[in-house]
Amino acid sequence: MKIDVLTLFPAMFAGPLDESIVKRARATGKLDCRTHNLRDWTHDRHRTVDDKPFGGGPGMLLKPEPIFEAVESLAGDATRVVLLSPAGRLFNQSLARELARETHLLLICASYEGVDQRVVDSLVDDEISIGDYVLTNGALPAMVVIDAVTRLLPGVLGDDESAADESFSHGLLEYPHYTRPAEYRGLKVPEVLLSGNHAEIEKWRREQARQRTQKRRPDLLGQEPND
Ligand code: JF5
Repeated sequence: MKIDVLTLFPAMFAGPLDESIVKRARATGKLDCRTHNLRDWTHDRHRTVDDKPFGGGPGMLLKPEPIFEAVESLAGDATRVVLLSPAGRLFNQSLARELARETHLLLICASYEGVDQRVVDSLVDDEISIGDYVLTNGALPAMVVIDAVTRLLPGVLGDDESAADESFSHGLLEYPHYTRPAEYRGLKVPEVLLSGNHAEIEKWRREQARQRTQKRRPDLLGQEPND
């Protein structure tokens, strides 16, 4: 999978893409991820990327010309162009799976108050939000998408990592997990988990997941699983 990222802040990507599973995916050639500075497609001395909104109002918008030129140089026929913005459709595990089947993603990180609508209408295939909050720019959302997609690419997760994932693909929140020691500072691991009775353990975990989902995410119950 090739992922190009168009951003005003390429330096933000250095840490997150250079650790852990994403680092390994890049080192083994399963992910080819590159960042590009939007200012490289400006032509004026001040490398201007923004301008005031027509019709007035607060804030600035990313002007269309640098984004059009950047997308023309970075995108091909097989590219899925994604804009990260709070106005997009909500990112979830099923969208991550869908994106993981593409060969080339171009992620456009918006900032300021957003982008000129002609960019969205003419260049963008999907406008995606990672959640109902506003960030200063789309770099962190782009990294979230890269991370979620990368771990789904063929061969990126080891067998143990993949198996751990499947156990919570039930459309419910995960049940509580415990490891050794069986008692720590007087805090005990639930007896059933030490019992060796696998039928009882299964039953307990199912019930814990149900209760936890009911309490924290009732919206997930009676809904099609996202993953
Ligand atoms: C952004 C205008 C983009 O804040 C976000 C965001 C939140 N969820 N998903 C994305 O992106 C930055 C802010 C304002 C456009």
